[in-house]
Amino acid sequence: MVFINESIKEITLKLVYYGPGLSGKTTNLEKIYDNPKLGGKGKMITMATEADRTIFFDFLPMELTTQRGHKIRIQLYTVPGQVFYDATRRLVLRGADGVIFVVDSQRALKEANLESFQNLKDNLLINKIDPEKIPIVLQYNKRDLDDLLPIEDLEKSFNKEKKYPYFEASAIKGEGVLKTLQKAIHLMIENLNNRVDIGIKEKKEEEKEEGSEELLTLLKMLYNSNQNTILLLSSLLEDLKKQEEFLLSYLQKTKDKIQ
Ligand SMILES: Nc1nc2c(ncn2[C@@H]2O[C@H](COP(=O)(O)OP(=O)(O)O)[C@@H](O)[C@H]2O)c(=O)[nH]1
Ligand SMILES: [Mg+2]
Repeated sequence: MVFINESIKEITLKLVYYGPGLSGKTTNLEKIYDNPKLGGKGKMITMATEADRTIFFDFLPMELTTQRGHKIRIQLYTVPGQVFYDATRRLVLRGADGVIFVVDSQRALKEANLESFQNLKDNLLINKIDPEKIPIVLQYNKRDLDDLLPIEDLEKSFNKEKKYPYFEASAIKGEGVLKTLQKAIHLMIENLNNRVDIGIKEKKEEEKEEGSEELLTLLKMLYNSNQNTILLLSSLLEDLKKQEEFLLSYLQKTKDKIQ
């Protein structure tokens, strides 16, 4: 959901890295975080357990300034890939303005990629986001490995109608990471420009002086942020409960086997 605070010329865009577990989403964010050429970054937050860094999600805020002096805040998120964490995925996807779908190019992972791509479309619809309208950029990752699907095959599977721009990448080497990000940001801004005329929407001087609209906007922002935190925590709890149930049944099965 694009959030525009006209009075202080700020736009916030949410970009979500989606894809199956271990396809390289967190690695993309790490490379962006570590890139000294990219200014305006905040702290990267990774919600994970020590044993498995793909659990939960990562968050990295960035800031850009356009030629017209608009500040654009970009919030980068990754979703947890494992089947267990669908509630978290749905929630992270809420209000997204763009998606980078990170494909693991290894031959053996074709099905996992396709399943996750379908899951993305389902979860977009659940979040009332039109999969046909939201910018989606494909990243065919892990191109440094052996036994990969050729690009033509991947394109046939994910991009039959050539709807999405795609990039080959080796996130671990930092290759293709920035190109993918830049394209997604470009498409989100293009989408925004087509729908919302920022120039016309700017406030008149007298309204600016009153400041009441500004206060209302800030209060709304605060409220939305609290709501998001509450939803995020409850969805994490939901996923954790599922995980607990799984572990308990696994433990029971193992016990039964031993006895
Ligand atoms: N060879 C190779 N390994 C990668 C690449 N990108 C990520 N990985 C590795 O794949 C594993 C999973 O990556 P991660 O970013 O945590 O995946 P996520 O679950 O999608 O967040 C890690 O061991 C990464 O180092 C890549 O381009 N090439
Ligand atoms: Mg991850």
